[in-house]
Amino acid sequence: KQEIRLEDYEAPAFTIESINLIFRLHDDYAEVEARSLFRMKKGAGSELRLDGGPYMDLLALEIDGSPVPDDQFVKSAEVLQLRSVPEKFELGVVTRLRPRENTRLEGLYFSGGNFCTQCEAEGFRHITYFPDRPDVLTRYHVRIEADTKSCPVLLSNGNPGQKGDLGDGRHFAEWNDPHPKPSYLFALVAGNLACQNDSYTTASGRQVDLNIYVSEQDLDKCDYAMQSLKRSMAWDEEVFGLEYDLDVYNIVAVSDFNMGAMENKGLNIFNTKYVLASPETATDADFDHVEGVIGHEYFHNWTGNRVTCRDWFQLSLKEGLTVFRDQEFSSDMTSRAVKRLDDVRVLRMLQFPEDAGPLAHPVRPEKYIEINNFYTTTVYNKGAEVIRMMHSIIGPEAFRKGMDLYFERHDGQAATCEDFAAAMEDASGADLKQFRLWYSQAGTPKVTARRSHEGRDLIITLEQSCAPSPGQGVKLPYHMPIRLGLVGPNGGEVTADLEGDGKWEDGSCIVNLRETHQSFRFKNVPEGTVPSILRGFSAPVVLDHDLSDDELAFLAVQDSDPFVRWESTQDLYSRYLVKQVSEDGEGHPPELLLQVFTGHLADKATDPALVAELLTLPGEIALGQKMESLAPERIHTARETLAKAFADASSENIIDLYQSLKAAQGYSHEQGAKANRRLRNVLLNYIALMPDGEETTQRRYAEADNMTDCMAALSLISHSNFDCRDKVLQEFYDKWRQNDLVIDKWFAVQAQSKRSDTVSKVRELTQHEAFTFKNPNRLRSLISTFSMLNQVRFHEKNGEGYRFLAEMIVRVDELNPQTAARLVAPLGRWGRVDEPRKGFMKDALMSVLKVSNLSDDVRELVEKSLA
Ligand code: BAL
Ligand code: ZN
Repeated sequence: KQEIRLEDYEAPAFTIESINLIFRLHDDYAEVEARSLFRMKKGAGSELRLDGGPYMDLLALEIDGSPVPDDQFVKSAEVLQLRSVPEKFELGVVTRLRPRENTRLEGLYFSGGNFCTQCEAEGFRHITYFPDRPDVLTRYHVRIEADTKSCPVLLSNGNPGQKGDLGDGRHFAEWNDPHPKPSYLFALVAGNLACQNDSYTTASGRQVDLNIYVSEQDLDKCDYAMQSLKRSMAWDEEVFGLEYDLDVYNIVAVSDFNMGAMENKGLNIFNTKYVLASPETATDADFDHVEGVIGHEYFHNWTGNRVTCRDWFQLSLKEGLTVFRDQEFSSDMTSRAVKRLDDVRVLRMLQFPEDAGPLAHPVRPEKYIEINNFYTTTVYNKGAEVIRMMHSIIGPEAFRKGMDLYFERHDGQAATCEDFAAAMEDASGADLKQFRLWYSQAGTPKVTARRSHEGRDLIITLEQSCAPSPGQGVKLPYHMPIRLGLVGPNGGEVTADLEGDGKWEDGSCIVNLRETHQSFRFKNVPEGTVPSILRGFSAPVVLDHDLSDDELAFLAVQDSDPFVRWESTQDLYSRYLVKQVSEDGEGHPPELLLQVFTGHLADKATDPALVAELLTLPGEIALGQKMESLAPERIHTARETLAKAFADASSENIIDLYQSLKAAQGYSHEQGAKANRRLRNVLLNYIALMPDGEETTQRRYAEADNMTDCMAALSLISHSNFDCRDKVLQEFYDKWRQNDLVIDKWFAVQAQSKRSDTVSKVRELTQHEAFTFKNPNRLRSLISTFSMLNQVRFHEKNGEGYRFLAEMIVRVDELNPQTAARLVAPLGRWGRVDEPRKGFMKDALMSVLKVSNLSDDVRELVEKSLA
């Protein structure tokens, strides 16, 4: 496959007025008849190029009802080229597909007894020959014909049309989507599904029929998804003034799905993981993910569907913006402070390493070989940070005006990131020229903050830099909003006049850092004031500051900004741990750390969910990022030793708090109950290290009346050398063997185990009766969890973790290249480790490259990872 470049973009030569699709679904094949009305654009040549794929047969090709002669078209594996077509014509294409053989899970496939589709980014070309690009929008009319008994439910985009019996045990249903859309938003589902129905009335009075389709046995697990959908619809009306625009909103949950979910117009297709939830089978985090992803796909109806992307380089136009919207939605539904910590943690754990490694790319990439490889945490999560920064720079009111202007200008169009920035600029009057570098430059900037004093003035000097990334040697300075606070000696907020580019807002000052080196003078600041820098993590940067341990301890307790409280605590713990690692120390933690820890333990004024985070030590991955060269075992040992020291020093307080949090009334999903569970389960980590740890953990496991508590205990048991370990794991498996999503957790909890036998256990688990290479959720739960989240075991010094991952990539690639490619990234981080690990990682990558018939998806990432 050839590299595709942003700079080569050309507008399509043809528009398409409408498409009529007929799907004739049979047990072992599907026939697709597509009739599209093409119109040549002025000045375009008469040659027509259509995208196609190697897995379908072309049965007929017609122009205005007449077959196209053989010498008038050329067909290769991926392109169908018609030599000369009229200015306006109806193109008829009939293709034959084999959905049951489709293990790639793109285009039309058969899974779990149902036909379903996945067309983003380029799946539609595996259904019919078509200009499969996001800037070709047209109206879809779809007719589905299938067996009545095995496929009673027939769904596509838009509003339902006619349906009826065809005789011979077959029936049909028609669907009309009045909104023009690109082919990637096309969807079809046919199968035997149960349905949970509800309705929603929009602000302007449109009655919308809401349906969630799942397997019969999962019908009791859809309530939360349905409530989340209704909350999303109300939230988008309230916050952005955006209403739904069809008579029906259908969601279908399928178990074999490459992505989390897909925003097809009026017919979202979801991974079951993000629909099904009940307290017995889903953790609190799972519930939050269901709410977030339901919201995300719903919000795409405007940011993605009504306004779509001109080309795939603009993917973050819809994804970054929609992640920002779903984050805001979840913040409003749950705890804003804790949601922000969760989002920052994800960004640092997944996006920062991507930005620092060989696969780094800008939020708006400039070239790609396989677009599926660009559904990345950079495009999504860093993209959302870019939107969040715009929101901070221009303020919430101007941001809302900018959104209104964006829709006014681009509704029904395929737009660019530039269009979005221009709307924000025009609505606010702000100059975002320099800010646009966030779209084009890769890498995580570093900001250094240093203080100086002149009389009673406090001068904060910020310096920014960004390391080179592939293809980008020298970076220009970014425009970043840095939210600062001044915490007075008694803990109160200090508001001081600012000399420099910035403004005060709600007790914080947002300064605009634009230069490489820039100073901000705060006038007449009381002695002993401590600056609180990067409140709310206002820019996705690595901050280096000059605060002392005492000052960090002060902010950890006193700051009004929950992010900085958490960050200061983490910094304090990290500083000590990094020192322990570099000195190979076994020392006792300083009194200050213990004081901060016990202070948090005694904090009754703060949301228990936040207290839980304040009591959690930095993760091993976060600690690794603070070191020049990764020392996985020493990090693991140092962290365990500190946890044990905290457990020993505060055992009584920990146990008292743990007991006091026991739910009086049994399980509840209220915010308060969720927060208590979060705190209690963090405390359990420490209790497990105490002399009675095994007993308490086992009791917690046995008494758990919900999956959150059950998994918290099981995870500790899985890490441990407790006598009960194997028995408990087996019991859990026996209890849940019929529930795929719970069994995914069972695989994941073992893949995350820090025990020294984990690599061999994980390998063994690929032979387990419940393991399959065909299901992406199962692959992710075992292989991705191990390689991405279990730093100490993946980086085993003998290289076994790397070799295992390389073998898995090759195995998965034979069936599903998209999912295989998503496994590659951890092997590319060889720049972070010393020999012999470095050599082993490169060898593992080389071993993948040697395989014949490797997919473009995997090849692109492996080659880049070796570069
Ligand atoms: N568009 C792909 C799935 C998602 O981001 O919603
Ligand atoms: Zn999305």
